[in-house]
Amino acid sequence: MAIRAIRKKHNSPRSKKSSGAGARQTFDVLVLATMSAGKSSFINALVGRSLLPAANEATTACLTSIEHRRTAKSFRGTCYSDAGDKIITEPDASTEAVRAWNADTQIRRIHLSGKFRTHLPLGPGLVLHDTPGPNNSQDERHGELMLDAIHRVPFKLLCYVLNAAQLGTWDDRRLLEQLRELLAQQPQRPLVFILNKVDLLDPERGEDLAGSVSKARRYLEGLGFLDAIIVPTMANIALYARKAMHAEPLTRVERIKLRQALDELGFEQENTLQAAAMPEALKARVLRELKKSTRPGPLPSDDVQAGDVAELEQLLVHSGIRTVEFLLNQRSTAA
Ligand SMILES: Nc1nc2c(ncn2[C@@H]2O[C@H](COP(=O)(O)OP(=O)(O)OP(=O)(O)O)[C@@H](O)[C@H]2O)c(=O)[nH]1
Ligand SMILES: [Mg+2]
Repeated sequence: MAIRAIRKKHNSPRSKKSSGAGARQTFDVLVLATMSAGKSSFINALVGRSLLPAANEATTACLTSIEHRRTAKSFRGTCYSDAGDKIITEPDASTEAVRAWNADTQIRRIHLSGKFRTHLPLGPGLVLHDTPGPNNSQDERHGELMLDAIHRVPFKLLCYVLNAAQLGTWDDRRLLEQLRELLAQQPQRPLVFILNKVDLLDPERGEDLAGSVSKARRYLEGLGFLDAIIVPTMANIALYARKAMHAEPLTRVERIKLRQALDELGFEQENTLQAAAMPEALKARVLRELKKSTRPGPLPSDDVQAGDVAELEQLLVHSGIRTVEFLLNQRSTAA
């Protein structure tokens, strides 16, 4: 059965309850993909911190919800067992702590809450839900946890992350077919596709952005997802840019990748927003908003020059993450 990938806004976008978020009103966004497509990196880029562990191997093992709290000074972490018992509470959760929790077989769910470093205001109670990639042959519970998330998280938006460097694997196809069946029973749930890792495309080898989006669109249409919104992104680059803008230390590899992305910005022929698959009217609104909100703000430290910030701002727009932010802002603040 064919599915319109994104539908008109529905009437009651907020949930009263979200896993670990108590009885506050929440706007839940579920993030799904096969292993290593970049789910956790995508969430980190939106949060603006290396909060969730990300690596080129099965990394996320727990269902992890991250709630935006505008006034929080740090990220508070709470861990739950399979039975839902609270096991750990940590007022200032570090990436190392989150990594250790993911490795602890007693922990099934993690709830984190803190302030996201976004450009646009996000509605209070925005909760992003990270899930394990279900195609981990070493641990079949990852698949079960992901299915559990689809059934239990009262999500109002689903972000499905496609890996631009590995489009159309059998695992991805199977997951999308499964999702199509599940969503056919819940037609009110909008879906946005994130075409991640577009920085790995090599235009000189004919791998251009527009072609990659067209390929993704055809692939999705073949699976019954019609009129899909597809936003090309470079999640890891967006995260490094956000960290640099907040004068946060980067690792040597992160610095090199950020420098390379900034250098390539000058040569970039293709605009990620132009390449995105979405209605032209929506694109025009995103463009207006990006122009309005991409203004140099206060410098984070004496080490960061105004010119650097302007360049980083431009890179963030180019990374596609600000377009996603616009979509989240539009939906979560309208709630
Ligand atoms: N080149 C490139 N690499 C990326 C991008 N986003 C993520 N990565 C890398 O891809 C690898 C996997 O990223 P994760 O965020 O851990 O992927 P995941 O989907 O959360 O993986 P699991 O939790 O294991 O299912 C990491 O090495 C990331 O640094 C991107 O936009 N470009
Ligand atoms: Mg992950």
